[in-house]
Order: sequence, then structure tokens, then C-alpha cells
Amino acid sequence: MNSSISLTEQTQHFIDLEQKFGAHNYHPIPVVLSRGKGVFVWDVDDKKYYDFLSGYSAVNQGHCHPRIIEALIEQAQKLTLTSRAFHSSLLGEYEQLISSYFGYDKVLPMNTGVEAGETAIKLARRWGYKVKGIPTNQAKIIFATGNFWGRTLAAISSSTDPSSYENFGPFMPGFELIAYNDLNALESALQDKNVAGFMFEPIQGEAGVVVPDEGYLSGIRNLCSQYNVLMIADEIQTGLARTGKMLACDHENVRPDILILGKALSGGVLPISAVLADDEIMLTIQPGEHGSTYGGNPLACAVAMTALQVLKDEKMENNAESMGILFRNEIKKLDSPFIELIRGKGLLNAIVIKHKNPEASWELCLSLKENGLLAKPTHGDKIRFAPPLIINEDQILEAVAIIGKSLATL
Ligand code: IF1
Repeated sequence: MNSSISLTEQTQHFIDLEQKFGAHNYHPIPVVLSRGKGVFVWDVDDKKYYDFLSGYSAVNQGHCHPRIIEALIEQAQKLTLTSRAFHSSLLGEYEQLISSYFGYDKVLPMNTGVEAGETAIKLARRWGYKVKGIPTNQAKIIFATGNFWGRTLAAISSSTDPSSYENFGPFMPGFELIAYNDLNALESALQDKNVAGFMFEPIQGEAGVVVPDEGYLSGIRNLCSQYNVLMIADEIQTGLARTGKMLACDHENVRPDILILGKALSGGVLPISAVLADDEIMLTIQPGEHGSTYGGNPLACAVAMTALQVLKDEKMENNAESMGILFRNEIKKLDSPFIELIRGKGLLNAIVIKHKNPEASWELCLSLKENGLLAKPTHGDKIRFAPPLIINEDQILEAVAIIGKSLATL
């Protein structure tokens, strides 16, 4: 598959090591990275690339942001983990900062995105029993087709992608699927009194940056309120300035009942995730009923506080908005016969490739790599373009030139 390019001996060495000693659960672009700064990464041969994946939108603030790294180092020398058996001098401060930052009563800190998703579902089920009055073990959670929220058994139980769920059953009961971007389907599903929550992505990332119609998010808000069902927004990929607003839900001025964050909450430094909700929901979970060894650890608190502050101080949502418009316009100007469409919001964008060769988007990513830009195909014909949010105009223009030059090789 990588026949069209030649790799240096060094690069091949590192790839061979992973191939021999690592599980084969990924198929990466054949590049071996060893350094990153801002919008750039360098490989082991010191070749420089634009990073147009940003660790799947975890590196919104740019690689090794100096303030985040400084917070990491400073805290790492003091205290890294207490467990939640004891208090720490940073947890409360972080909880106050993030709760007021997003306007919720409380936060429940976890580590990875998928754990935050699991936590949100546990909270919704618990709220369903304790507050809404759903009969024991009858609670249902609704998801949208094409959803992606991680790799645990619960997450794949709601998946419609066979490569996620096939031969991993049996699956979690109490999950139901409806079409994405379909408010009628949601309203029918909500007729069932045992529905506790609807969990969705404001823009579906893994599905290929699927942007719903305007009015979908406010429609969800209205229906969830009308039927007394929790609106659970998975903003792990869309949140934290990525789409041109602090949250993608801000585009329609709606406030979910449960907000799930991850990825850029650490600026790509540590796995840090969070679930935010008001007391009526959050306080249904009592001591001993949920938690995690590392959730809310002092190192994570220091990093997340700085990562959030940096987003605001550097006005990254404004830059994501304007650079996103520039990027989509410049891609359209390329007028390539191989780009079927470009879609996205802010700096979460994807192109759909139209080509007789089914390997065309993989080939294009290899050619992008040769020309100094890293991106990864998803679902065969789509390529996501999501650079760090600190990218500037000249860099966007240079990146689009690289994309244009690479398209010409198809
Ligand atoms: C992989 C894509 C991105 C997510 C949303 C929860 C999670 C994710 C909306 C879970 C994770 C990842 C994980 C990564 C690929 C990836 C991804 F390609 F699938 F679509 F980001 F673009 N909710 N997304 O997007 O978070 O537990 O991983 O921290 O390799 O699985 P996690």
C-alpha cells in the first residue's frame, strides 16, 4: 500500500518496531514524528510538516504550547496524583474554573473521552430513575446513526460502523438509534416515557465532519425540554473553539443538560476529560458510585486550567472562525475535479474525494505527506483537515498550495 513512496532506513526501522511489537489496531500514514511546535511537527529525519490532524483535535492550542508545558512542568515537580481518597489543593480551584467557564453547577472529572461519555450515560440513567421516575432497569438512551464516542463496549454498542462493533458482542442493552439530523425521528423516539437522554455530536466527526442543518441543535433542545429528556452533547471533538465558537452548541445558542469535553482540555498534553451538569443531575451520584484513579489529578487540573485560559487569552475561536472561512474558500478556488465537496465549520473541515481509484484519498494523503502536510483519510473517500487553531493566514495559503499541488498528482 505504501509502494509509491520510499522511506528512509530510520523511518522504516521505527515502523518495523511498531509492526512487530505493537497490536495491529491502527494503520498510520508512514511518517515517524519526534517533535512538534505550534502548527508544525517534524519527523525523525527532521522533515517539517503542517499538522492538519492536530491529534484528532486535541492539539487545538498548538503543539507544546509554552504556557501549558510550563504549567505541566511546574506542577509535575510538586504533586501529580493524590487519588480521590484525599483532597488536593488544585481540584476545587479547577472545578470552580471549568464550571463557571461553561456555566454549569458542577463538573465530574475523568481522563479519556470515552470515559466521559460513559459517565454522562450513567448520570442520565441515574437521573432517569431518581428524578424522572423511570422504572428500574428500563432507562433508554437514544443515539444518532453515524455516531462515534470511543472504543469501549458501551461505545461500540451504539455504533453503526461494523469495523467498530463486529465480533465484539454481546452489546449493551437500553441503547436506541435514530437518524442524525432528523428532528422527526427524535420526536418519535421521545414518545417512549423510558427515554432518559439523547446523546449526540453537534457535528459528527468520525462520520466525516457531517454538519447538520441549521436549527437541528435548537430543535434538539426544544424537544428534550418538551419531553423531559436530557440533552447530552458530546463536544469532545467539536468543543473548545474548534468550530469557531467555544462550543459548537453556541452556534445556535443552546445549552445542553450534560456537556462532555475531552481532547483539547489538555491541549494534547495528557488525557483529560470532563462531564458538566447542574446539581439536579450531578448530585444523583453519591460517594462510591463512580470515579477513576486519575480523574481530577493535580497535574491534570494544572494543565486543564492553563489550556482553557490559553483558548480564551488567544481568542482561538475567532481565529478558527476566520481561518476556517479562508480555508474553505481557498479550497473551492482550487476547483479540483477530484474534490466532490468541502464541508465543515471553523477549523473542523473535510473534503470528499471523487476518483475512480478507491485508494485515491490514501494516495493523496501520501502525496500531502511528501509535500509537507499531514492528514488522514476517514471512511475511504473523506479527508479531515483540522489544523491547530493558532494557524495564520500565510500558513493557510501555503497549506492550500500544498493540497493543490498534491491533488495534481492524482
Ligand atoms: C481513535 C475519529 C476523531 C470523539 C468523540 C468521544 C471520543 C472521540 C466525538 C472518544 C474520539 C477519536 C479517537 C480516535 C479517532 C478519533 C476520531 F477519527 F474517530 F473521528 F477525533 F476524529 N467523542 N475520537 O471523536 O475519545 O476516548 O478517544 O479520548 O483512534 O479511536 P477518546
